[in-house]
Amino acid sequence: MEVNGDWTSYYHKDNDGSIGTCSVVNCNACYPMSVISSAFTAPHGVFAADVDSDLDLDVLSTSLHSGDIALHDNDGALHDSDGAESFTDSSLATAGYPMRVVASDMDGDGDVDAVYADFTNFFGDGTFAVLENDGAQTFTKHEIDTSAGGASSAYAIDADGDGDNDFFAAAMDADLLALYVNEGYGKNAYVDFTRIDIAAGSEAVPSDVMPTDIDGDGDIDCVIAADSGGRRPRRASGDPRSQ
Ligand SMILES: [Ca+2]
Ligand SMILES: [Ca+2]
Ligand SMILES: [Ca+2]
Ligand SMILES: [Ca+2]
Repeated sequence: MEVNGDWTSYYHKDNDGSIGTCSVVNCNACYPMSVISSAFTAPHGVFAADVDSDLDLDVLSTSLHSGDIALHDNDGALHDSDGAESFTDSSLATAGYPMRVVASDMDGDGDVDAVYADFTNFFGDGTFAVLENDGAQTFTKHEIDTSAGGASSAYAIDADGDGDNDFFAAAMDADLLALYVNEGYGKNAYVDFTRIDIAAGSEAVPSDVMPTDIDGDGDIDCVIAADSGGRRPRRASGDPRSQ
C-alpha cells in the first residue's frame, strides 16, 4: 500500500451528457472535473450518499495520512453559475489508516450512519467501526471488531433479509472475510453484531467485498477480491506518515 502520494483532493467528474455520442478516446471534455475538497491528505475512499437527508448527495471520504473519516456536505448548488460545486468539509472521526467508508442507516432511526474499515496494521490490529449519526451530523464512533488487521473493505446491506442493515467486511492481514449480522437494531446497541466468518485461510488475502445477489436466486451473495497466493500489500517500514 502506497501512502506517500502527494495527491490531496477529492474531485467530481461531471458527465455532460454527451458520452453516448462522443467518439473521442479519453474524453476529458465529456467529464470536466471539479474539486470537492483538498482538506485532507492522501485521500483513499469515497462514498456518495445524502448523509444529512436534505435531498442532495454528499460525499463521505477516508484519508490515509490524516486518518480522517470526513463528510463533504453538498450545498445543493452543483451547477452554480461559476461551474463550481460547493461542499463543506467536516471530520467525523479519526482512525489509523481508514481505507473504506460506506453510508447506511445501521440503527434504523432514519438518519444515515457510516461504517468504515481501518487498515492500521502498521502498528496494530485493524478495526471495523460504526459512526452513529445523532440526526444533526454529529457522529459517535462504535468499534465493532478491533482484531481485523489490514481491514480494507466494508459494505452494508440487509444480508439476512430481516429488515436491518448488516455489513460484509474484508481484512487482508487477518485473512478475514466476514458478515457482521446486526443484532442491535432498534436497541441503540451498536456493538451488538454477530460475526460470521465466510471464508478465510492462510492462503487467502481478501481485500474487497461487494454483496449482491449474483445468481439471482433471491439471497445476498458476495463478490470478493483475494490473493490466493497469500501475497499482501507492499508496506513501508516505520510510520509512513512521517516520511
Ligand atoms: Ca445532503
Ligand atoms: Ca441511523
Ligand atoms: Ca439484517
Ligand atoms: Ca443469491
